[in-house]
Amino acid sequence: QAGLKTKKIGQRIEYLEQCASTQIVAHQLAQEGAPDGTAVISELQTEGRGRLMRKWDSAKGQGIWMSIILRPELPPHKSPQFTLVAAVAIVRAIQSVTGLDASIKWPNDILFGTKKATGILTELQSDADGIQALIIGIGVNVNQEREDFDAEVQDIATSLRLESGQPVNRRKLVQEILHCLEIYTDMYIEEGFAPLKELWEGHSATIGKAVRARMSRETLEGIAEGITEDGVLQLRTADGKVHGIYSADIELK
Ligand code: BT5
Repeated sequence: QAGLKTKKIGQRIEYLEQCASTQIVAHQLAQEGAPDGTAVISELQTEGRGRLMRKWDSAKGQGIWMSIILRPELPPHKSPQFTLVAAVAIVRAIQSVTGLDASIKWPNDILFGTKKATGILTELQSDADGIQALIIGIGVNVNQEREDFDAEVQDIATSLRLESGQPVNRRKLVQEILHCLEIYTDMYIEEGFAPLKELWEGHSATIGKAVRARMSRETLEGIAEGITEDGVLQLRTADGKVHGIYSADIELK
């Protein structure tokens, strides 16, 4: 924690050599009452996961595999935006530590070109009294070489090292991510998404582009026109209709 500039996020860090998934550990700690801002970091995940229980390749010692417990006092429908807020925080942190400019693919990917360097997974922990905690999972590929990735993702994944041509100090990057997360989540909690929308759009790989949005029931193609202040993607299809997309996999065409 030496060098950490935050007041809340990461003041408690649970550091593990190995676990199944930092999301699972964080859910458990949250249930046991872990304070707002607790971070779980693991060198290796044996069952790292993405959305819809997809696998997240979590090579030992080469990435940042981390989950943050937040306890904001916000209604449940305000929670998906934390993914977008976290994306802005991570892009800014990557920029300040490595000088690299990454872009955000709505809702939860951070890319270099078309290759994914970071995934974000926001989960809720709720009970009969409502939402108890938000668990924000962050996976950043930092020092992998191409052959360190699982065969399935070798062609779609990249790391900061591959992009910059040099190894990146993970501790420094974790501290900067926590710092940026605190700044932007506080901003979101106090002022809503409005002040963040422009920042988000400035880093977006999606807005203004022709995209295909795969949802559980249908697939739509069109132009991604923007996001609303609730973080909903606005997709204009060829018939001129604008569809609000709440959750999807986006393919840039
Ligand atoms: C995500 O899901 O992108 C969210 C990933 C969140 C991972 C973090 S690590 C810390 C915390 N603990 C966890 O167990 N999870 C969180 P999704 O949008 O569903 O993307 C998953 C897809 O990304 C997979 O199906 C692969 O195609 C691809 N993928 C898997 N591992 C990757 C990697 N290391 N780098 C780039 N792409 C990867």
